[in-house]
Amino acid sequence: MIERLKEIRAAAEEKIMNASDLDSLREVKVKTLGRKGEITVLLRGLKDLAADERAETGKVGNEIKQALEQLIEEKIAEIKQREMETKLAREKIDISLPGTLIQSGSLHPLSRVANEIKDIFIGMGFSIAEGPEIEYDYYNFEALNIPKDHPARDMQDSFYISDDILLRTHTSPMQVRVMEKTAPQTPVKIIVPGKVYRRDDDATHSPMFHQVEGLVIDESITFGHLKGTLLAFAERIFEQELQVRYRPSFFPFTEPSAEMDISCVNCKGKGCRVCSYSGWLEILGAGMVNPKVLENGGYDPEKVTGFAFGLGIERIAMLKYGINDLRLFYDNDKRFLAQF
Ligand code: 2NL
Repeated sequence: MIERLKEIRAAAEEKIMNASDLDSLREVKVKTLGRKGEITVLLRGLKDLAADERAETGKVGNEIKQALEQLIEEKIAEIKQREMETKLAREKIDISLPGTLIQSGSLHPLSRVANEIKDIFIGMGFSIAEGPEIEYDYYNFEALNIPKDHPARDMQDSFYISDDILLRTHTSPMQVRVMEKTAPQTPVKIIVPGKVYRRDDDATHSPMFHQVEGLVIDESITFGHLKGTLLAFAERIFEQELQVRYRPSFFPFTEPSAEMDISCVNCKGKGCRVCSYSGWLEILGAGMVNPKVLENGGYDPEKVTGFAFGLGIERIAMLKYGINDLRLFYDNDKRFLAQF
């Protein structure tokens, strides 16, 4: 039996030394040392041998098993090492290559302009108030001196949720809410930025757009305060000295009312395509708060006065950045957005 064991050992050793991959090594291991392997099977015959012969054969058998196991382990380590080396030689990793660029986003131009407007008014002592986009008819119209059958309701055709609830058509309703909460205390000095909605949709009107309104209430507020505040604002947002002019206008919630024009930021008033060759650009509406609106807000119009204004953020952004199509703001085309 010892002879046979040595033969098996010699054959296995040769196969192990010649093995070039892990699979053939595993095969040798199963064939010689596995549960049905040659050595395992052979050693089962030990029990039929004479006692002295059994001890000697068992000892040799175990030595051979151990020797083969060790040899296989060594060979496995050798092959693994060689595979690793080939892989490293083949896969050249260039650690100097640039990484994958992660594109960072940027603020939407309307957010940028809204932030700049807020900063300017905060610098003049205003607070920011924000309110619901879904409003009661009362705050959106009634409290602002626009009764049910008033023609001004036609100009602001709206999206209704129910008979008395709608998407706000301007940010004024929040100003009424602030008046209610603050009255009879003074001063009120707020701006309200936010989304507003009107049933309008063409090249120059979007059903959703952005507005900032301002409201100042105190004792002895005059049209002079309005003019000084809005000139300072306009020169800061357009980063240049400007001429301004006021044209009489009408809003149910202000009296008197006016539109403010600035000298064209494109041609400095000489006349160009942007200002339709007039030299002027209309940028906001404003006026002295109508006494009825002050009363609705809880203030005594005999004791306090106020001025208010409203402007469209889209219009300011278009003039500031020379954008000629309103729809660019809402397309979310990265080629447009990446420019800001
Ligand atoms: C425009 C004109 C304006 C107001 C908004 C206002 C609000 C209250 C009281 C009085 Cl609570 N007035 N807001 C006043 C004048 C003009 O907006 O053309 N906006 C785009």
